[in-house]
Amino acid sequence: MRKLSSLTVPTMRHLSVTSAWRIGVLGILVMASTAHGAVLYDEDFEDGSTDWSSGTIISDPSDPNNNYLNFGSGGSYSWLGGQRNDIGPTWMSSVDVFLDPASAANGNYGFEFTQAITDVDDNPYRQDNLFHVGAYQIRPASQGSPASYALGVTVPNPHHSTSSEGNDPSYYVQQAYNNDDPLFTVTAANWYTFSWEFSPTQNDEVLVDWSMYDADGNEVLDYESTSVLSAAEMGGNSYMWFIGASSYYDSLSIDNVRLTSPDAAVPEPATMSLLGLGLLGALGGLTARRREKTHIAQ
Ligand SMILES: [Ca+2]
Ligand SMILES: [Ca+2]
Ligand SMILES: [Ca+2]
Repeated sequence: MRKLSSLTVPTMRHLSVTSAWRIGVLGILVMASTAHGAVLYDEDFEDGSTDWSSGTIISDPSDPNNNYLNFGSGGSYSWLGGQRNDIGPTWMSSVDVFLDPASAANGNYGFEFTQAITDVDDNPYRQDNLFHVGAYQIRPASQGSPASYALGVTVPNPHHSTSSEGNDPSYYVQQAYNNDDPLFTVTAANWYTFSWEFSPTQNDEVLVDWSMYDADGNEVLDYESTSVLSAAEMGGNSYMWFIGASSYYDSLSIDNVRLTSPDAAVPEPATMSLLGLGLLGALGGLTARRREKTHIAQ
């Protein structure tokens, strides 16, 4: 998980003149960096209501302070507070998904999910950007019955499983294993964080950076590709969608869905108080420096 770390701010009376200046500058810098990650959508399922299309909010049995969303094999989606055509070209979305390697045991397991994008002209969507999760066969039954499967995650862009692939959401996971393409094998039942980052390149393209993090925050899967949209064409988010696949999964659990963009920066209340602290610190430093100057002049 990427979270803004909390700041420990020392009390003013312990500060030297130099420190007061530093805190002043720090406060302003914090304001800038927080605005850089302006939060446009943040769904942690704690308030008991949600705009996700399907599912039940569950009280986490392993954490009394947490709720998450669980939905069935019909899938679920959200527009993340609304389709946006004006937050590009730089923005990011992310979601936590619970994965259990035991799901893959019989080989008939998989799902796909996407962050779709739209353009500045607000076309409904322009491209899906998929993660593929599913069982892949590591030993066929012919080499030792029963066949053996593992749970993998891969990220080819922009394909998703189609009828020619049997509508099998694990199709690309098996392909990644067979072809030695980027693949993460899930060995621990836990929450994993998935993110998409969109950012402009020097050639007016948009780089799409898929990332998967384990519960300790380690990036375990990384993939980059350029979007069909140029930086000038990139509008922003369309839906985030967990595609239904009735014969491949029974239910999925997700949490902490977020959308951020520096191009739609809105200072938050906490930011404003830090800005105030920054100005106070800067003023305090200024006053102290003036006194110091006067003293030197004498
Ligand atoms: Ca939650
Ligand atoms: Ca909510
Ligand atoms: Ca990455």
